Amino acid sequence: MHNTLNFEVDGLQQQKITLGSTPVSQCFRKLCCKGPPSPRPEYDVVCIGLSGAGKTSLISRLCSEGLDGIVPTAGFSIKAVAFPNAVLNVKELGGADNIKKYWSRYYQGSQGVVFVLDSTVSDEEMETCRSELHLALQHPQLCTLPFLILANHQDSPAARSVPEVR
Ligand SMILES: Nc1nc2c(ncn2[C@@H]2O[C@H](COP(=O)(O)OP(=O)(O)OP(=O)(O)O)[C@@H](O)[C@H]2O)c(=O)[nH]1
Ligand SMILES: [Mg+2]
Repeated sequence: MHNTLNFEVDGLQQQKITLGSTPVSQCFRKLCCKGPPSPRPEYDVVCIGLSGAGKTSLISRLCSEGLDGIVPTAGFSIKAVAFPNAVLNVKELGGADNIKKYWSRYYQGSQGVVFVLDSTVSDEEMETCRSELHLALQHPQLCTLPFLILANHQDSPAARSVPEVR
C-alpha cells in the first residue's frame, strides 16, 4: 500500500505519494538499484586444427573483431569469448608442424574441444587432418569432453559437404 500526503505550496495543492514497500517499489528498486550482474560461468576450451583451418578467424569473428591482419598463430593464444550465459576462455594452439607436436602439453584443464578443419584441402591433407583428429579424440585429457568438429571454409565452391567430410 502507498501513503498519500496532501499539502499546499504557494497556494497550489500538492500531493506526495510514498511508495513504501509495495510491489511497485520493489520492482522500481530492482530496475534502478540493481547491483552488478551475477557472474557468468567460465569454461576453458582448447581450439586445435591444422594451420590455415581458420581457428584464429573463427575466434576473432566470435569476438566481433575484424579479420584483417590475421597471421599464423606462433605458439598459442587465449581469448575470452562472451556469450549471454557463459564465457568461453578459448585457447588456440597453432597448427604448424613445429607447434602441433606439442599440442598435448596444453590440453590439461580443458573442459571442451573445438577442432577446426579446412573443408577444401587435398585428400592427402585431409588424411593428415583425420589422423590429428583421431589422436585428439583418443587423448585421455580430451576423450571425455564435449567435442565440436567444425568443417570450415564452407563459403568456397570447392568445400566438401559435411557428409563428405565424415
Ligand atoms: N574463404 C575462407 N577463408 C577463411 C575461412 N576461415 C579462415 N580463412 C582464411 O584462411 C587463412 C588462415 O586462417 P587462420 O584463421 O589464420 O587459420 P588458423 O587455423 O588460425 O591457422 P594457424 O594459426 O596457422 O594454425 C586466412 O587467410 C583466413 O582469412 C573461411 O571460412 N573461408
Ligand atoms: Mg591461428
